[in-house]
Amino acid sequence: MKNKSLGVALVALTLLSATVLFVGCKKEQAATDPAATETTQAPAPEFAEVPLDENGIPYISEEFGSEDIYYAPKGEATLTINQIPDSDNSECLISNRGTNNSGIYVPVDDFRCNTINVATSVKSMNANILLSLQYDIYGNTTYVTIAQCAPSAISYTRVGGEIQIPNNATNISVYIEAGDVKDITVDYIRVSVVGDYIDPATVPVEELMDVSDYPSLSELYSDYFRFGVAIPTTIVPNENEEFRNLVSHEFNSITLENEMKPENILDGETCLADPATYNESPALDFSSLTETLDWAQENGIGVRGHCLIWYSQTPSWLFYENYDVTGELASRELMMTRMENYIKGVFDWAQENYPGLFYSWDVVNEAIGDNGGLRDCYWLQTIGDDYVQLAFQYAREYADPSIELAYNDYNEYQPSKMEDILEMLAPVAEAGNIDVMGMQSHMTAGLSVDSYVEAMNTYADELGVSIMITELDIGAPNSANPLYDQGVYYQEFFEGLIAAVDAGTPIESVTVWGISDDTSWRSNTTPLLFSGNLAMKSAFEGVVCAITGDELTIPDDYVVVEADYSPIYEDYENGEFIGFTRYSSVIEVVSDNPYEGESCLCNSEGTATYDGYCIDVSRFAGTSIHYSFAIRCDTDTCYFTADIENEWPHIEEIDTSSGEWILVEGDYDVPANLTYLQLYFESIDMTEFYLDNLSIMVIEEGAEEAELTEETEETAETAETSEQGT
Ligand code: 9MR
Repeated sequence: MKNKSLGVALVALTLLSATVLFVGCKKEQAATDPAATETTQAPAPEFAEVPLDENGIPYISEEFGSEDIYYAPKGEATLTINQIPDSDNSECLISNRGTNNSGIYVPVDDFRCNTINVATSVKSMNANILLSLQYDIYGNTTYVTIAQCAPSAISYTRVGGEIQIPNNATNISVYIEAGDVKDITVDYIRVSVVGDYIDPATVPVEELMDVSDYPSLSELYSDYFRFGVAIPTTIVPNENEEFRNLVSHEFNSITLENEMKPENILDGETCLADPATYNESPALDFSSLTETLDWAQENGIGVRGHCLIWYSQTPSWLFYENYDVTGELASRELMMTRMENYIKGVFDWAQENYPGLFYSWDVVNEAIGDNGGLRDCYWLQTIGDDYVQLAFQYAREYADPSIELAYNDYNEYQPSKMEDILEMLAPVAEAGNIDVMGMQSHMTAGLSVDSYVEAMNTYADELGVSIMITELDIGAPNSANPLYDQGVYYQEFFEGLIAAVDAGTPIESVTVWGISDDTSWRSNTTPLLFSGNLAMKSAFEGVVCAITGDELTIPDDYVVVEADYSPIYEDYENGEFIGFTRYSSVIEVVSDNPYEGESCLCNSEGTATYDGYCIDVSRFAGTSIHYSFAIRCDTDTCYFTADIENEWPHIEEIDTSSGEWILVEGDYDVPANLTYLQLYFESIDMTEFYLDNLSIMVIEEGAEEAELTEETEETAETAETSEQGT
């Protein structure tokens, strides 16, 4: 139940709101942009001390009704606490949001070193809401998505997830943001510790490593491709020089991870203050970039521009008549003019101030939707289907010929996405306006390197472009030796790239998406080459070994795994299960009409059909298994599906239209030679479903069993580390 002392909170929030309205600082600019420091900052709110639960562990439950306040507006936003009609409860309305990442934050420094569970419930007209974590790593700000949902505007949608806060993090907060600047209403924000609590006071922040003796990737790979890294603008002014040293020592290319995206370059304040003057040619502000670009130039480091035209991190006001989001969307003609002038403005500035520094630019980013076809977005809605072609046409017109123009996307190696990308880019290639396919490559260890190389060759051949791997990060597997196994895969992957270049694949650059695991947007999958204090990981050594031919060091604490064919059986009677949610569904043991006994498992609240209940059976590789289970669902069809290294064959299509329990059983030959296999249950339209009496047992051990089991155990995979959607 929420606290009812609403009066005090309202007074506090009215004060807060009134001040916040005047704050106009942009996300990453506060530290470096002199203009930002001149704006009137809201006074730091008085946060209440985080309460402890009965075991002395910090626990925040912000319900917006108490005088103890654990939240504050993030960026430009107004927070108003309203009582929910006919209820004792209250909710927080976030309005006047200046940018997509403006919203509300809750400081969580008391939870450093711990895995936390963060849960909230939101209503909004925004197409998606993100629950994110922000922290500094030795002065470098990092943003990590914890969970996201497609909310309803009229009823609350719950969104939550778990995240590990790095030991070396400081200034830690969780916050709510959205894909657009529309209002968000929040019912509550809760933060709790998962597992045993580690008192942050007992874990000091580590010393940064001296990186000067590390082997240099850009030198080692100089005959093959440029070696790049994505960085924030905070590393140049940072008092810790180790980050700068590492970047200039290891890499000869940088991409600014966020700061060259439209929302950071478009000058909203100027455009909105004088829409008539800037109606056709939006005002631009590059002041937050110069320090980093000057440094890159002084150090002979090339830059990839990222990115010009994107559905995300582009303010919605850009798409409206008079930049007024309460009015009409702008016409096709006006948006074509704004697009052309934006692209021209960015290239003119780059060429005037940094001639020769940029060697490539992502002209269009992520135009294909997760369900195929062109992604619905403001560019599509205002200009129409040819917006991608127009963007490349303008880019070709205004970019210096030395800047190679790229299309950039994720899941780009998956066959169906490839088809869509190739179809979309065919006319662009025909017109001679594209030079590069940007393969983001947010991957998981286990993806077939051969099919990845095949994808690169297909793009190169069909579009006549070269390849840049633009955002590489490879999540560590959930195995007995995750970091070593990740190193093995990094080595395999780079050996594949080297062989591909030798065979003629035109790979021009490879960029890793971040410096260290702690600064990665996917930090909980530890996907990068260096750990938080910049120590070399097996992943780094794997990349080095791929080119030197050396053997990866087996760590002292390497765990040898015995073959394990013990059967799986779950009747949920004791409340336990070994499986886990794929992405964001909620799994719980319930007593709602079980098949047998008192309990069964319920999977609900998925936001995509593949948000299901998942069991890792990697240890059964190369065997035949027998499965049986009872399933019940109020929709027509459920699937029992295999997730095998980025293929998702349905093992069973189950007719659940009766709404009654259906008993399913069968045999399945688990492929050998795979690095991971998960079996999962899903309903065709995200309707909640129930499972009971689930059994999986090996009926015939494979010939290659001993060798493969060991290999497979080492590289078993989790759904967590999978890339964005399937
Ligand atoms: O790594 C970036 C992260 O810090 C930002 O919060 C996020 C916001 O959208 O963007 C991340 O970078 C994305 C890149 O610009 C485009 N491809 C996907 C990347 C990961 O989300």
